[in-house]
Amino acid sequence: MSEIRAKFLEAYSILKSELLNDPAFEFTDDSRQWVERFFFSFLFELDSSCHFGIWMLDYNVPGGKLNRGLSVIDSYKLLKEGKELSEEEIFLASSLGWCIEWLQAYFLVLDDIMDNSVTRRGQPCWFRVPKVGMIAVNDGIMLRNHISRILKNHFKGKTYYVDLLDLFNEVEFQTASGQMIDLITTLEGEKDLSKYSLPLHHRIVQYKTAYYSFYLPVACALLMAGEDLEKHLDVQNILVEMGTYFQVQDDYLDCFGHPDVIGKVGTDIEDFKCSWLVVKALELSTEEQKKFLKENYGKADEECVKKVKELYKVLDLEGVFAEYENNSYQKLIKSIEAHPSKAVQAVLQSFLAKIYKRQK
Ligand code: DMA
Ligand code: MG
Ligand code: MG
Ligand code: MG
Repeated sequence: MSEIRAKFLEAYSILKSELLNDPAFEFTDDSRQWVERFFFSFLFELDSSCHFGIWMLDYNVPGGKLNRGLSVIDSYKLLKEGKELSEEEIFLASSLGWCIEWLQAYFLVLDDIMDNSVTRRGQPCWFRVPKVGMIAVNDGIMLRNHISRILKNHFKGKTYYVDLLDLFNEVEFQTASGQMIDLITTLEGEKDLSKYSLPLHHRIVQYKTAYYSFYLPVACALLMAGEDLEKHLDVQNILVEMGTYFQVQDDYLDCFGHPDVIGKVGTDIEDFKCSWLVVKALELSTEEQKKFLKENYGKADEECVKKVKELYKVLDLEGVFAEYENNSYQKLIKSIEAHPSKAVQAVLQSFLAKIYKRQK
């Protein structure tokens, strides 16, 4: 394991234990009893008053690729042009990285309920764990609130504290708005494939994915480095484009990725999602194929899903995606090279390298 990764993971343990000893919340007898009784059966008798927190956090926060979190440290380092970071700087950058992982956990716990998903990161979605069920909704809210606790604990005295809070609020608003348009396109009774288009898809994925996954980590690093975010709108634009490409990959893997590799079972076809694949399929279909798609898309029926996937094969969406991937990469490289700062170029390039041709 790299040294940075080890330090990043160490920071998780520290942040977690701080949250579990938060002076602002004390378990009452009632709530303690409820938590213990309720979770006793599946908690292997962990000896602590905070069963709930330990379990819920470990299940939902650290199990992903950690790309978003780690890239705060990477980016900060690059912005410092390779200067050795102090232990304090590494811990602070790690904490911001973890705030993004917490934000991601919050959105995913709720996204899986809304998308009626089955697995996530190779295990059942949190709301499907016995006895958790809809308590997962409040867990999502808890996860979001943990971010504010972490920021308060470690950044309250910093000159950029207000900007940091504002950044997380803005990005959360953008993401929730993206989730809203993602969800309302699939409303029961209004399932209408003819409204699905590339501009609509672009709007959804820009809001629901690009800001929090790509802009946020770099923006955190920029704030830590004392930069003014208003002066970096060009960086934001490039990152939002990169995030769009990333979500197209996610849409592609939902259908063509292997569940063992991506850690989740795709549900976009059943869910009538405005996925990049269905938008492309509509673009390339004959009238007859469109009719076929209308008959089979958005149905929770294995046979229908199979038929949609067969049509995707006939239309060679794998090839269409490979071409899209190539073009996006070339375009992004060009925009990055046009950026005046070498340090910023390095940040953006390292980001792109992490996701280009990803399989998971
Ligand atoms: C993910 O969209 C967006 C957020 C904000 C979680 P998605 O439902 O396509 O994600 P996944 O495929 O991981 O469920
Ligand atoms: Mg989902
Ligand atoms: Mg979703
Ligand atoms: Mg998806």
